[in-house]
Amino acid sequence: VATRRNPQQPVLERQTQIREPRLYRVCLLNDDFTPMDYVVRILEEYFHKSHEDALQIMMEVHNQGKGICGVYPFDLAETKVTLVTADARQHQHPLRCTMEKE
Ligand code: TYC
Repeated sequence: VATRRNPQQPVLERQTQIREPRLYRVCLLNDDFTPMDYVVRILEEYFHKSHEDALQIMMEVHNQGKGICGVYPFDLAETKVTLVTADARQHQHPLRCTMEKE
């Protein structure tokens, strides 16, 4: 993790160094059952993708097995995984949404 230290600041005050928040990739995984148009809708609704970007990401997941929906701080990434998974289960789709450290 990158840390920044003001060179003027004495090393003893290191507790007050600024630390960038750790980022997490939110990913979708492919499966054989979730409809393509549903995945596109998820990407538009939860990840604010344009229709064209959503289509492209969906096809990448379909062809490569996995695709990145976005990169967020932990709490936001976790919330998106939870909301997308709940939406998919509500519609009885097996879609899997995961997060991984950048
Ligand atoms: N493979 C699915 C199909 O052919 C489409 C799909 C795309 C499913 C992306 C999941 O994350 C996914 N209907």
